[in-house]
Amino acid sequence: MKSSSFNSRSIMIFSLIAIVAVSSAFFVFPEVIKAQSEEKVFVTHTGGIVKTTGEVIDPLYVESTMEFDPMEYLRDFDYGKTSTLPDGTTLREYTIVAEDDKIMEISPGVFYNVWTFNETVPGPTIRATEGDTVKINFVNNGSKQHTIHFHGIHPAGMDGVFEPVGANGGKFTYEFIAGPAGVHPYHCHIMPLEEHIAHGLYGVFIVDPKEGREPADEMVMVLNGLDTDFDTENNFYAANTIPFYYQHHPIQINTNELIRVYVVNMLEFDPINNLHLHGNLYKYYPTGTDLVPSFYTDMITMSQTERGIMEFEYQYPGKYLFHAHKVEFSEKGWVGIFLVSDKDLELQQESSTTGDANEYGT
Ligand SMILES: [Cu+2]
Repeated sequence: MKSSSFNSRSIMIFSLIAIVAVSSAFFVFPEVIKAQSEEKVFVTHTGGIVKTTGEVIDPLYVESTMEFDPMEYLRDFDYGKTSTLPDGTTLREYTIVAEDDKIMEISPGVFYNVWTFNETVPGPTIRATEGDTVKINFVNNGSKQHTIHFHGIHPAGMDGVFEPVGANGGKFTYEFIAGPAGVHPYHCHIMPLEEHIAHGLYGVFIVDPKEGREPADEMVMVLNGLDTDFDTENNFYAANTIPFYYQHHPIQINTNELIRVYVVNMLEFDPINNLHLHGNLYKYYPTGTDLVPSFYTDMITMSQTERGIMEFEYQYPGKYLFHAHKVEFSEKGWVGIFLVSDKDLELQQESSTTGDANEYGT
């Protein structure tokens, strides 16, 4: 007993000495410690050394920052420039420009060096129908090599892995037949991959089935995160880049209307992400490749680049949360609200108001 209490007392004393020593070091050698915290080199989860050019830049020195509107992005689909090929099939042409020098205010007062496809994170949502020829004119206006690697079926030379596209104006044309039907990510595939993805070089590629899908209010949600201090841990989490955006700007939908959400998990550094919907359940089609849903649930878990299609209708009007059920993620920004309106009720109210007005002869 005596010896054990002696041991715990000595551990306490040694701990105190250690704390005092470390704290004094901060005052005695502040420059050394400061230099260490400013180091822009980090070791990735796989043991690779990453030298990041990303910086949290003092807003005073930022002349202009990139604008991004998550509400506009949500329902914005790029069907490309279409034409008909001699065999009667459709050709869709797109231009995607990569840059890596943009600064974006991702949260009030937090500025981050985003790497972009067509000046946004995520890049444009490319959309085609199964069997269409997709032609992507890629221009790399960045300061380092970049590519576009599409998930899906295509020839090896179109995979965007072994064909690095040079900095400052390098060009490459990706051409392939769209397929299979579903929702797929695209992203840069230059090493260190973690860095190129975490900075924002990704987007969504939707391939519609030839027979189409039932009409719906369609939207895209890319689940992502931002590591603003380069320690390979995310400081912010979001659906469509801006933390808490859809909580402060709820997504307006209607009762008894089919909602279809194309969800893609592009979160770096964390092995999983998830999505929980309140007051409802959704049909879930993993990767969107099957026309029959695999689940009817209110919660899905996804690893990186896992994706799928959610379909649901709200029966009752009101405000409903959707968020990561991993509480750390939702508390750091991955949370939003669906504001469900009863269109029929509103129409009834409008007509009764008009009726009242007429009664009074106005
Ligand atoms: Cu890249």
